[in-house]
Amino acid sequence: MALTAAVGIGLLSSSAIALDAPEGPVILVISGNVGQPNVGDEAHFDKAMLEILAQHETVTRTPWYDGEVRFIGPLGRAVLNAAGATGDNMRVVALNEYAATIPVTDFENLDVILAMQANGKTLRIRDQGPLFVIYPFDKHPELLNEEIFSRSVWQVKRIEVE
Ligand SMILES: Nc1nc2c(c(=O)[nH]1)N[C@H]1C(S)=C(S)[C@@H](COP(=O)(O)O)O[C@H]1N2
Ligand SMILES: [Mo]
Repeated sequence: MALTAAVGIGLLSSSAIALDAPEGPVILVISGNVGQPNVGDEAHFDKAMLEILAQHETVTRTPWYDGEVRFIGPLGRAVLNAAGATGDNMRVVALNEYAATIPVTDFENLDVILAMQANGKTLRIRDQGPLFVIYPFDKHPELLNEEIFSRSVWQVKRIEVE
């Protein structure tokens, strides 16, 4: 009985945040195991849809900028959650078709963000935007390695969840 009630509440709360259809240009497509699709069987996001998710700030040094940068964007797990996306691994694909495989546990266990801003400025395509996978390097110096750098995909356009 208690279990049934808990499952019922879980279903209600996830369906209560059904994903709206994008109105502006689509900057991110999530495909694969997507439980909240809004275009066919995929979840498409415009900029506004990513901006209404809770924004997380990561202040860190990185191999790609001089000194500390203040990155802002939604948490990776919040974006997956909004899409109802579940799985073990993600193939994160960039505008130039560079792709990296990221274990979903990285987004669950670490505050990895899809950065949309750096030092208060919107990341344009020419600045590695519109979305840049940013790990919290300064909080977790063990992340400073080539494997995590390779997962730090910039100009992200698509996430395929398997
Ligand atoms: N969009 C995109 N992101 C990318 C890459 C890429 O080629 N394209 N290379 C990755 C790899 S393999 C690493 S090691 C780092 C490379 O950063 P660097 O070229 O500044 O050394 O970025 C990662 N993110
Ligand atoms: Mo790399």
